[in-house]
Amino acid sequence: MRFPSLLVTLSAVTLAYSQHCTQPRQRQEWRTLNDDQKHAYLDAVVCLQNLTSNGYHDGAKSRFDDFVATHQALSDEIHKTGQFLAWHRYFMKVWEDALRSECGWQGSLSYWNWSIDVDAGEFDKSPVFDPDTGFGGNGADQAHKNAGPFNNLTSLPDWDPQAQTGGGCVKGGPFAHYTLNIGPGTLKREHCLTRAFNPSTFSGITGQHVHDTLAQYPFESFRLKLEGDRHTSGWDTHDGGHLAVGGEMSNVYSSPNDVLFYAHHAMLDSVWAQWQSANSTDRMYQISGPSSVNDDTKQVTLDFMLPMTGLSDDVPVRNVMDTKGGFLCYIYV
Ligand SMILES: [Cu+2]
Repeated sequence: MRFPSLLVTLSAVTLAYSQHCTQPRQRQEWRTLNDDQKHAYLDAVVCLQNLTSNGYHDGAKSRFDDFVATHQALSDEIHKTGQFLAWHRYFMKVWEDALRSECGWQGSLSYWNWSIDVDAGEFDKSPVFDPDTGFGGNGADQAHKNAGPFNNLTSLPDWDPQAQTGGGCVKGGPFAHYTLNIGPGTLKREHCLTRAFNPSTFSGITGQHVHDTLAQYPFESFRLKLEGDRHTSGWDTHDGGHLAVGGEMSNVYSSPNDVLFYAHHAMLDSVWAQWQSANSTDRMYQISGPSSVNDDTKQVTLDFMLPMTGLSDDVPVRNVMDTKGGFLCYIYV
């Protein structure tokens, strides 16, 4: 009777697991939301911009600033390292939770699949840039484009500053008149949200590029294709999205000042979730890469603690590996 008892054990395990995440929240692509859902999200972000900072970071005035300040403070650890995907996945959970618990939002974070816009040759016309049902469009045209640096990638041969448009303050949308307090870059001073669209990085965010990224194996190759590290070159998916929008988004420290940051990172997270679910048994808990930019010897493991500088508790990487694991409870649709 060994076989039936094994079955009982297995189903007990499955039951315990599913109790933690029975109804995963659905994260949709931005353009599939209806106008009410879009406005509900944008209104919740404006709400967060009007709530007072938790006081953890100097210079942060609003709850919105708290998120930018955390990203700014940790930037040198959480990019081009093994923490990158796990850290940003957790950061977005904290963001989503804050919007829900502090601003009464009922929705789930959505993602921006920029490859749809780039492949259609209509990046500028993406629904995410709509002034009413989106995040506003390009920055006002000005001679100085105010772009980058995003890890010095703007020095790559195919980076073409002449192709860049905009550069000034974003004119339309719900965030045009909000004064940012953290950034630009490592600074902390009052400024407006800027954008400077640049087609020269579109090659990093095409459908073909996503396809090629998903084909990488093991996790180490996947993360290098998606984000790269200090030893790689060329446009990767992560930088491609940041630099295509430009302005504040192209700054590795202060990019969460542009709310599109979360939609872009949710897209990257969905690509990771897709990569994992292509063979969950093998891939769900694969993690690798150095824990800091300047030291390749210390590798990120499942026990590595993701820092959140007062925004929320630090948690082990293990907690965020499965989007339906219980600590997290969402799927991409
Ligand atoms: Cu980041």
